[in-house]
Amino acid sequence: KSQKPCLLWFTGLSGSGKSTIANAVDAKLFAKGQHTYLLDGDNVRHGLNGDLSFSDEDRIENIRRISEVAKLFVDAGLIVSTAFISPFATDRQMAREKLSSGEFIEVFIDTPIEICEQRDPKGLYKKARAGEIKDFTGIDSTYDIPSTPEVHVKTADLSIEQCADQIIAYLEKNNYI
Ligand code: GGZ
Repeated sequence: KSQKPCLLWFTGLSGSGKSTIANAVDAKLFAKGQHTYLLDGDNVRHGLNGDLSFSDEDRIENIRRISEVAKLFVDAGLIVSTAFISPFATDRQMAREKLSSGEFIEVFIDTPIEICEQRDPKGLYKKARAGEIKDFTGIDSTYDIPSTPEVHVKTADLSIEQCADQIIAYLEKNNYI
């Protein structure tokens, strides 16, 4: 199967659905015979970046390392997905500039914080509101809304399947797959 290697850079709040949608996209690409790799909190925050906290400084370093690793996988010819909050626009821009033109695809998983907070699958918003977690994104730490993402997924009225299909359609339309 022919493919143009690229990096799907998912960004969005905690609980927005980034990881779930990135997993669904990855599975669909694999089913189409594409070579893929997915980097998310489960395989990076606990391993390579296990030494990093959620201070501004450490989030910057988190994104720097992830973008370097993602670039290696793109160079190896894979369609890579990364699913991290990546709250700062300057760091997303830095990641973009590491890759060649057309390789970096910013995917904004746009879920209103009210919905993220309602879902609160890990109870983190509740803890942040109670002051038990400091520097929580959207509460007392910044999230810069992407101004010109390649793909803008407004999840509120869509199923996971529909969100994933929107991203696959972008890749097909732009001849990545
Ligand atoms: C935001 C936090 C925090 C704070 C722990 N702020 O919903 P989750 O649990 O599974 O996803 C969140 C994850 C964010 O890690 P990232 O590496 O994606 O963040 S960043 O790109 O900003 O470096 C959440 C959990 O870690 N978590 N503390 N204070 N999310």
